[in-house]
Amino acid sequence: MTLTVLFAATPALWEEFSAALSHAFADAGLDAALVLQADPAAVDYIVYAPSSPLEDFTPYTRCKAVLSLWAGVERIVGNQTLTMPLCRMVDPGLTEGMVEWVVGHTLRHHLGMDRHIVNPGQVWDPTCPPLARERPVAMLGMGALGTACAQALRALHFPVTGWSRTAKEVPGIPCLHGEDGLRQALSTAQIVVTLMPKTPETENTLNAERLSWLPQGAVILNPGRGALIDDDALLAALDTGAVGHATLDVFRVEPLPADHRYWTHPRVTVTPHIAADTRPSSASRMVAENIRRGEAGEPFVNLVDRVRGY
Ligand code: NDP
Ligand code: OXD
Repeated sequence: MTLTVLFAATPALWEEFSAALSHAFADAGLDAALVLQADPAAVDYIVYAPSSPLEDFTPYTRCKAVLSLWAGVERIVGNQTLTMPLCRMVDPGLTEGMVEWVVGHTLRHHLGMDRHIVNPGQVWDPTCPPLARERPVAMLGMGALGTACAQALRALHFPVTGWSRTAKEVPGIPCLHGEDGLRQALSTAQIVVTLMPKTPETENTLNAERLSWLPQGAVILNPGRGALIDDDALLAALDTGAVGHATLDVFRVEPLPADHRYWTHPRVTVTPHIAADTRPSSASRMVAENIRRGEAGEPFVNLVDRVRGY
């Protein structure tokens, strides 16, 4: 019987995803129809993205899984009507994009590129940056994205220390956990990257106290979620130069309000939540693989732990 897959992301994404998903279903050997509307009781799977009009999953009684096109699921994970399995996006294209953003912005700060790109006084300053091997980086969050970014930075010889909720072993990257581990990672880090999900536990991970553990002038890159950082504490640390620069891709309110101090602070770079995008062709293969698994009675991959919140 043909499976009914409801595309419940914003309709604006339909054009980008419909052909890619249909191809991926065919490639996976699935007899599946991707639809924008259906009788809820006849829907087998739901493809979802935040700002979807779908909020009440109760009528989707046959639905075997909700498949998120986004990696971060904080806007749906607490939905009490969503009682079926929820899978998040782990997409090689998205990971590649994140690695490029993190490596690019790390190198910008490491090499002090701004001094030469914007140099109105035509100052001849021959100060050479240190080598990457002399620039410690802390990666807060060692999941799909954090690990890939840590490995890419390590390949450039940055000494990367990982930090996550649970203990981890990643070749070439010392991994820490717990409060002592965080203190250890931050106390030597000249660049900190935050790549954790938004959960009640990760909110304000970088608060005033923990920011004070950083060496003077450390740089923060946040492509994770705005809530990982206490904004007032960060602005205070930027004002004094205790934090040398923050490059922020994600914010508590998006789009970032026009009057937010981040827009005009000389030590802040704002990028508009573009660090990494879900790529239709590779992401569609992940969606198809999970539907294939569901139909074959195999466990879903990238299943969200509803208690943990990610
Ligand atoms: P994963 O779930 O694979 O990894 C999350 C990591 O965060 C894990 O290492 C996890 O630890 C760690 N973590 C979770 N809670 C805590 C905690 N309380 N203390 C310490 N560490 C914690 O997620 P991804 O790597 O795929 O994605 C990370 C986030 O990146 C997403 O949730 C999303 O918010 C953001 N994102 C941003 C994008 C953008 O364009 N800006 C694009 C895509 C994602 P453990 O390994 O022990 O479980
Ligand atoms: C995501 C994101 O979570 O784009 O996928 O932020």
